[in-house]
Amino acid sequence: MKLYGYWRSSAAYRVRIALNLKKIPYEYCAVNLVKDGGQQHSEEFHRINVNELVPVLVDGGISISQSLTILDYLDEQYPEPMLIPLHGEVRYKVKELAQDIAVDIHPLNNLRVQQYLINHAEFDKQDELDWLRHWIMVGFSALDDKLRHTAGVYSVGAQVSLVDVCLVPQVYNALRFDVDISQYPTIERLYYSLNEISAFMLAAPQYQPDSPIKKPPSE
Ligand SMILES: N[C@@H](CCC(=O)N[C@@H](CS)C(=O)NCC(=O)O)C(=O)O
Repeated sequence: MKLYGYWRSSAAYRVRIALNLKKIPYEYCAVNLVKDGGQQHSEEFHRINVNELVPVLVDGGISISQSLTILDYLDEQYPEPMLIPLHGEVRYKVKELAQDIAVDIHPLNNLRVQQYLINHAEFDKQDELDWLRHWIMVGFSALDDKLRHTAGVYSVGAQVSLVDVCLVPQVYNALRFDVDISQYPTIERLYYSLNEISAFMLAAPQYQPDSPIKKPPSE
């Protein structure tokens, strides 16, 4: 199995967490999103994903983009641990909260949006940072309210789920843009406790082979 990703891509980070939780070995193919205008726009990568976005998972003859679809595929093929409960209200709560993050919050922070704001919308670096923080904070404010009702040890009850897999990378992004996450006490608690789990910790950007921050997990 091959995963095309980038160390700091939060959508690829979701997939890395799931692969680790499910103990699936994979080959990591780094796509540098910033070097030379972005390798995602190269002819070679365009053939792999015409959307020119990571992640892409290739498993035998199947190639899938869209992290939520990849996670769905992994759950069907490698059900242990199951990240999307199969039945009941909890199934829809897990999908709802994961989409709050992956569909509503994350796309507004994406690199190509940031590049558009700077190159075409006359944003300066401060305007850009204000934009990134604003949309994360709008999303986190509602998400923290919801998690207060659903969270146990994990985001939804006592089972690790798709929500945890989406939450940790989004909080990583928030911290990168200096959002004060202490305003969101349930999100903050979950982020630090989930990062104690090796599957989450080892998926972190700084431990990926293409990370310029060479820091072994033991440090
Ligand atoms: N909805 C997609 C989003 C993928 C996405 O936005 N990937 C980002 C990295 S997190 C990317 O490749 N950005 C490159 C760019 O903006 O040019 C998914 O969940 O997989």
